[in-house]
Amino acid sequence: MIQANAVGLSASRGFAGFARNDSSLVMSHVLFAYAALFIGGLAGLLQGLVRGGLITLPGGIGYYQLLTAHGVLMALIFTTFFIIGFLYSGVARTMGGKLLPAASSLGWAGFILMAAGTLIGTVLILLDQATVLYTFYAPMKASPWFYVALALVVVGSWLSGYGIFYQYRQWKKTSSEKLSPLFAFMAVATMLLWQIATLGVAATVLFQFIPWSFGWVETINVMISRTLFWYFGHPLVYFWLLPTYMVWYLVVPKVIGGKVFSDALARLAFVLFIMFSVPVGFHHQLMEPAISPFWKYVQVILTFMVVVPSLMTAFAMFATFEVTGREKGAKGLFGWLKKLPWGDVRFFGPFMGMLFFIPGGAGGLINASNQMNALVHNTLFVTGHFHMTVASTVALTFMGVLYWLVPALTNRVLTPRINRLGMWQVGIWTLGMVIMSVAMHIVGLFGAPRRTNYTTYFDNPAAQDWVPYQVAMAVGGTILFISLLVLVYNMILLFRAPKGTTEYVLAETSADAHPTPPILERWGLWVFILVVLVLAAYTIPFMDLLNTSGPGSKPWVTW
Ligand code: HEM
Ligand SMILES: [Cu+2]
Repeated sequence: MIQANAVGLSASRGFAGFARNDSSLVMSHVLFAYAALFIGGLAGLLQGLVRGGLITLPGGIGYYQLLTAHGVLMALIFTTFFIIGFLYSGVARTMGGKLLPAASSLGWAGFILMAAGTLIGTVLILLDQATVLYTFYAPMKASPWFYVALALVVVGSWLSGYGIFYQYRQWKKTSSEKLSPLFAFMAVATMLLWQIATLGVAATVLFQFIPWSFGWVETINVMISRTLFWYFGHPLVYFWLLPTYMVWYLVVPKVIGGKVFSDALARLAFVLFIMFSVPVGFHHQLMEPAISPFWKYVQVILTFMVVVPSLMTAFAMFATFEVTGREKGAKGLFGWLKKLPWGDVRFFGPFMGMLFFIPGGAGGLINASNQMNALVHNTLFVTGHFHMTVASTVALTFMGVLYWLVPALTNRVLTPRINRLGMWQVGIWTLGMVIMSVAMHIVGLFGAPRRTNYTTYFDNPAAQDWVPYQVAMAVGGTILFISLLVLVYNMILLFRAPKGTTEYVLAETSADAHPTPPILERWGLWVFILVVLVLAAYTIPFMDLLNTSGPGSKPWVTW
């Protein structure tokens, strides 16, 4: 009876904990992600110290080699592994209480491919065979196996996505409820975005980089490869942000003792995020001469549309805070602020993340504006921007999740002591990131380039003025690394915490909310509109690039 109903039942009532296999699947992803964060953080620390002029790298390690390891492990590996693990946990939790055998097999297959790809890629970076930075711009050529490794990661992540889609379809078929659980909807939206976005990177890796790096073809069309990369590179950012928003929409309200402000608003925001995050890659190519200003303009307009769902999200967050605070008796304009659970790391992590997103988002508007981009392009301002966004907003939110997800998976409890140490860890990260990324923003405005080893350009006075800020970057980086050491210590404590049950934190929808229009779950419709938008934004400039971007380039090994 329970077997037959396993999928049909909504698991929100009486969830008895994770099945062993599900818990190991999720834990494998989470541990892999945090191992990548730790190693990437070590690279980050060394980079900061090098750029501050405080050390030189030992043993023939190159600065760009280190920077490649950092970018790949942080931006691609930490994020993807954590996100897939987190999504699988909530998919199991909200759709039937456990993963269906096929979903779990797909999840494991995905994990194995991604892990194999990561290991091969990392070894090649360490052997100095792939010092091409995480954007692997042509015509720099890494070992062909580096691109094969990237392909393994992408294909693995596709399998993981299919597992989530499978569980969702089975749940829809067997459930009596009309609407899928909000977590499941958001997980499907995230993986759908990922499938569509990765088509670009898969195309350039499979059809351009692999044949060219193995020597089967002589030249590569550089502009096409960059355009396909950024077709992927911007939605990549939303692949990080959507799960972050899931925590804000679904976890944070519960931690503060409230409900989801509006199910319909949350779903609409997610649909809009998908629409406005794909046909916009040109805002990373504003300085490329081969793309006409008109098409850059079109894509910049589409970029700015993302303000709409972003402000919807901000509105929903503050509405939840205020409504919940007032229910607890808060008075006055800002009395509700005092009712927030400031001592709870499950709230504090994501909330610090939200605060970072205010300057982070503003910086994004600057980067995306053509004229201002000309000022900050390839300076440390950009590096400061994405450390405020992905390395703060996203990373702090994911850290906040770690403190309840790990004990919920291992049937242990988050003790007050670990919670307190978690607050310290989050606080130290916040401090380090403020110091490092503010310094990066300022020195970037003074013209300091990103992605360079330490140099004073023959003691040029302008470059000498940058040095104090670069020392500040090193100080911030050191504080950040201390936070990671505390994080490792906390993880050890979590594994040794007393046995017990920890709540899987998920809020319910407020009873006052308007019912959700079923059209929001018509995926076919949204994908269709998205395809139309992508074709409108890309077809003509892409044809132009195919026809006019010259003879292509032979491979170069510049390091
Ligand atoms: C311990 C914490 C961290 C430190 C000390 C750190 C430090 C740095 C430094 C100094 C740079 C290089 C600047 C340059 O020469 O251009 C850098 C680049 C970068 N960082 Fe971090 N970072 C940290 C955490 C993170 C996190 C958590 C992420 C993402 C999740 C991240 C993503 C990146 C990316 C994508 C780059 C650019 C790589 C490139 O230009 O190819 N960092 N970081
Ligand atoms: Cu972008």
